[in-house]
Amino acid sequence: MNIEDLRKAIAEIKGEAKDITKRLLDEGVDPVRILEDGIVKGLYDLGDKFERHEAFIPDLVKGSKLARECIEMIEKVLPREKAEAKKKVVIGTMLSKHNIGKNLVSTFLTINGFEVHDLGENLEPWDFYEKAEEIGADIIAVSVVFTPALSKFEELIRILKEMGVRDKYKVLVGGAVTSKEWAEKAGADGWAGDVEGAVKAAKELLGVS
Ligand code: B12
Repeated sequence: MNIEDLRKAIAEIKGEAKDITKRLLDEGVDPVRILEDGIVKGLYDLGDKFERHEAFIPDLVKGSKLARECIEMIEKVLPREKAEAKKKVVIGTMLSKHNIGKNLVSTFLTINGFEVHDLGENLEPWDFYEKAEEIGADIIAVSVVFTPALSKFEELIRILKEMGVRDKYKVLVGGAVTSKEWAEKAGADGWAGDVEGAVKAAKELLGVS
C-alpha cells in the first residue's frame, strides 16, 4: 500500500482510503505527503472525473466526506508548535461552499503558531474586511476554489484600497482556480498552492520564522 493507492481510493471514493491512511501513518510516512499527494490529489482527480461527466454531485459530496474522515486521522498526529506573540489571520472561502482546502490551511497555520479566525465559507469581500478590522488582523487569507470567486477577490483588494487600509494587511490567496501569476496581477501579497507553501508564505510576509 502506498500514497498512490490512497490517491486512487479517494478518486474512486472507496472506504478503504481510511485503512490506507492509517497504514501509511503507522508506517511513519510523512503526514503532509499523505495529505497532499494522497488525499488532495485524489480529490483533484475526482474533480477531473466530474468535469468529464464520469462523476456527479453526489460523488463530490461522498468524496469530500471520505477525504474529511482521512484528514481527521492525519490532523491527530500533526506536531503543534508553541506560539509566543501570535500573529492574527482572518481566513475564509470566497463565494463558494468548498471548504476542505481552506480548513487545511487554517489547521496548518494554527499548528504553526498563528491565531486563526475562520470565517467559514460562501463569503463576500466585505466579510473579510469587517472581520480584519474588528480583530486587528495581520493577514487576510482567502481561499478561491470557484472561478466566479476570482473577481470577488479583486473586489476585496479594491475595497481595502478604497477604505484606506490596504497597507494594514498582508493579503494571502490560494485555491484550486488560482495561480501565482493571477495572484500577483490581482494585487495579492502572497500566493501558495498547498499547505506547506501557505505557512511559508504567511511567515515570510510577516518576517517571522
Ligand atoms: C469536493 C468538491 C465539491 C464539494 C465540496 C465539499 C466541501 N465541503 O468542500 C461540493 C459537492 C459541495 C462541491 C460543489 C460544487 N462544485 Co466542487 N469540487 C470539489 C472537488 C472535487 C474537490 C475540492 C477540494 O476539496 N479539493 C481539495 C482541496 C484540499 O484542494 P484546494 O481547495 O485546492 O486547496 C489546496 C490548495 O489550493 C491550497 N489552498 C486552498 N485554499 C487556500 C487559501 C490560501 C490563503 C492559500 C495560501 C492556499 C490555499 O491549499 C490546499 C491544500 O493543498 C473540486 C475539484 C478540484 N480540482 O478542486 C471540485 C470543483 C472545485 N467544484 C467545481 C464546481 C463546478 C462545483 C459546483 C458549481 C457544481 C455544481 N454544478 O453545483 C458546486 C458549487 C457549490 C457552491 N455553491 O460552492 C469545479 C470548479 C470549477 C471552476 N473553475 O470554478 C471543480 C474544480 C470541479 C471541476 N473540475 O469542475 N464541490
